Amino acid sequence: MGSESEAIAGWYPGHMAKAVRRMRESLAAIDIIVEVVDARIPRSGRNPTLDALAGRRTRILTLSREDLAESATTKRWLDDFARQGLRAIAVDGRQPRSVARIATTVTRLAAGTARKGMSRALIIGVPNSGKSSIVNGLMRRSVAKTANRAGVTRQLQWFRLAPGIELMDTPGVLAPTRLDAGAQWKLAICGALPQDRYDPQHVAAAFYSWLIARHPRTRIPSPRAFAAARGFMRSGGEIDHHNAARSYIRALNDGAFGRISFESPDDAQAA
Ligand SMILES: Nc1nc2c(ncn2[C@@H]2O[C@H](COP(=O)(O)OP(=O)(O)OP(=O)(O)O)[C@@H](O)[C@H]2O)c(=O)[nH]1
Ligand SMILES: [Mg+2]
Repeated sequence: MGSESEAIAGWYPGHMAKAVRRMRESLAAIDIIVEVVDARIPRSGRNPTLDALAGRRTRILTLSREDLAESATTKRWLDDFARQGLRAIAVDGRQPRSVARIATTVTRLAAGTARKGMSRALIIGVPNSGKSSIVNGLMRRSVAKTANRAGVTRQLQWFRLAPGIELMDTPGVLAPTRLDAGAQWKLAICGALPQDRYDPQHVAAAFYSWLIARHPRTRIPSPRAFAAARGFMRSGGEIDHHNAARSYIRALNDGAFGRISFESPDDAQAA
């Protein structure tokens, strides 16, 4: 997947570089950082550039899409982050009741960090990790645009969360570095990469080889079996593997194959 890795490394569009610049400029006013990472990839789904940007500010790590991750693994991640002294919460970003737990923590932290009665928070993370959904949940109405593809939010935008608390939504930013093959398929499945930047067949195949190495007796269909069963045929009887693989990845994200965590705190760091 060498050439793909370059294509992805090259995908650091102007809006991301600009967003990072603007975030840096706003940092002096920021007291709290809410980092959002897909609960299925708490290691590969974090961006070291944003981590460095957060510095020593009060921080909340939000594991989003907890509805798609294995509950026991998410629990292990939460314990692991707690051991590192990081406040972490797992949520379903589409459910206001779930997101309310972030509001409780932000409000409590805001009381301790406010300057002249105002506390400001910045929400950061890789593309499509669920930042704007959380903003909407916290605001209890749809104020920020959300969609299931990378690069929806393009501008930094302030929202008034409560009297004395402001929150800034930001565009997703991917680390502008070469991604190793293991991180690529995970970020692609979690929607952090734009669809035209990866080959869905490679991604579906990489996922499935990871899966059968872990669960040799899995009942989740292989991409090939899925394509055949769903009738992805081109005229002439050939299987349309490309569109089948896209549909396979969509099914995974719809939860059709059940809850799957792609990473656990016990994996070797390099995995
Ligand atoms: N299943 C599930 N889907 C979620 C969750 N949170 C967000 N989504 C979906 O994920 C997609 C992306 O959400 P956004 O909130 O737009 O993500 P974002 O981080 O703001 O994305 P960018 O602005 O592109 O960086 C949307 O289709 C949401 O409905 C969650 O906890 N569970
Ligand atoms: Mg957004």
